[in-house]
Amino acid sequence: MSSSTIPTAVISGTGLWTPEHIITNEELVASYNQWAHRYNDQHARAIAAGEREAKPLGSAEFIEKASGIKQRYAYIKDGILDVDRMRPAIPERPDDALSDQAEIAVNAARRAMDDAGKTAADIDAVIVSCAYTQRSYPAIAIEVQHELGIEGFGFDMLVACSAATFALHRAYEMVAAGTARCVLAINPELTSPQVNYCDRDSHFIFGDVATATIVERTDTCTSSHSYDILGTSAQTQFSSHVRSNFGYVSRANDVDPFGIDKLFHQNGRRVFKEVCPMAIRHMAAHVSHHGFEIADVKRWWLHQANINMNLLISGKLLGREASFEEAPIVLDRYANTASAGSLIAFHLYHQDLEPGDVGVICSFGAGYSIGSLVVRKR
Ligand code: CO8
Repeated sequence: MSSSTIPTAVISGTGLWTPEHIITNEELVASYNQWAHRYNDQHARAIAAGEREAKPLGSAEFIEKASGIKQRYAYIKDGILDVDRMRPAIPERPDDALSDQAEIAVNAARRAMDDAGKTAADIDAVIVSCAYTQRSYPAIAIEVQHELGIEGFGFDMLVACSAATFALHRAYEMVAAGTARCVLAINPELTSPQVNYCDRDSHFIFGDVATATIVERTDTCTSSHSYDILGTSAQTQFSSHVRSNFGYVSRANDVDPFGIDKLFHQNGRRVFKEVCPMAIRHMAAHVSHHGFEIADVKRWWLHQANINMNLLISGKLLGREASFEEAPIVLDRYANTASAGSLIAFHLYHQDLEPGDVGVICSFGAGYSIGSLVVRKR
C-alpha cells in the first residue's frame, strides 16, 4: 500500500546516539570460542556418543565476509565477553529512575530536536518504535515525553526491523491529518539483551544504538536540511524465519522465559533469499508510483542487516553496482541495529544532497516487514 499527497510533512531533523563501548569481531569470537571449547570439553562423552552436538568454532574473517560487520556498539559491555555469563550485565534501576531505554531515547531525541531547531513546546507527539521495549507499560514514549517536558501524547510500537520506517509513516500521517503539528519518532534499539552470545551463527549480528527523527508541517520548518516526504509505502508477510518467542505468556506456559527460542534466532539463508526480492520489488514499485525512474533516485538509505543483501538489492535496482554515495553502508561500524540502520545511514549521509534531489529510506526484515519513504531535499 502506498500513500502520497502534495507534500505537507517534512523530515526536519535527525539525531544519533552511539554507545561508548565497542566490541570488535576478534573480541567477540575469542570469547565465543573459549565458551565453545569449554562446552565441548564438559560434554565430551555425550558428544562422542552422538547424544549432543559439539559447538562449532567461529571466525572473525567469516563474520566480516558473510555480513560486512567489523564491530558493534554495546550499551553495556560488561558481561558480554565473560564466558561465565555471555550476556550484558545491566543493573536494574528503581522505578523512580529513568529507564535505560528511555535514557538512550532521550539522548537521540535531544540531538534531533537541536538539528530541527525545535523545543519541547513545538512537539505534540512522541513515538518510541523499536524491536523490543524494556517493559510493557507505562510506555517508554510517555516516560520520554515526561523527561523532555513535552505536552500531548506518546505511544510505543514494535515492528522489528521496520519499526523506524513504520513510525515515520505514522508521524507523516499524523502531520498530514492535522492531529499533530510536529512528531518526535525515536528508535532506542537496545538489542544486546536479546542476542544469544552462545550461538555462533547469530552472536555477531547486532549492535545497540538510538536514532530519532523530527517530522513536522512544511510551514513550520526552519531547518537548513529538510526533506519533503513525497509518500510512504509498507508491506508485511508472515514468516517465522526471524523470530523471538520472548513474551509475557511464558510464565503461564510453564517454560523457561529465557530459553534459547526466547532470544533472537533466524534461518539467515531463507531470510536472505526471501526478503531481497520482496525489497527490490517494493522499492521499484514505490519509486515508480511517484513518477520517478530508478535513475532519478540520488540516494538509497537502506536497512543495514547484511552487506551482501544491500549489494544485491542496490545492484538489482540500479542494474549495476551501487557506489557508496548512492547506497551508503554503516554496517561495518554499527552492525545490524534492528530498525535503526536506514536512519543511521540517513543521519550520516544526507547533508551533501542538493535541493530537488530524491532519495529513498527503506527497511526490510523480520515480520517479514518492508517500509519505505520517498523523500526530496527542500
Ligand atoms: N564463524 C565461522 N564460520 C561460520 C559462522 C561463524 N560465525 N557461521 C557460519 N559459519 C560457516 C557455516 O558452518 C557454513 O559452513 P559450511 O559451508 O562448511 O557448511 C558457512 O560458514 C556458511 O554458513 P551460512 O550458510 O549460515 O552463512 P551465510 O553465508 O548464509 O551467512 C548470515 C549467514 C550472515 C546470517 C546471512 O545468512 C544473513 O545475513 N542473512 C540475512 C539475515 C537477516 O537479514 N536477518 C534479519 C535480521 S532481523 C533484524 O534485522 C531485526 C530483528 C529484530 C532485532 C533483534 C535484536 C536482537
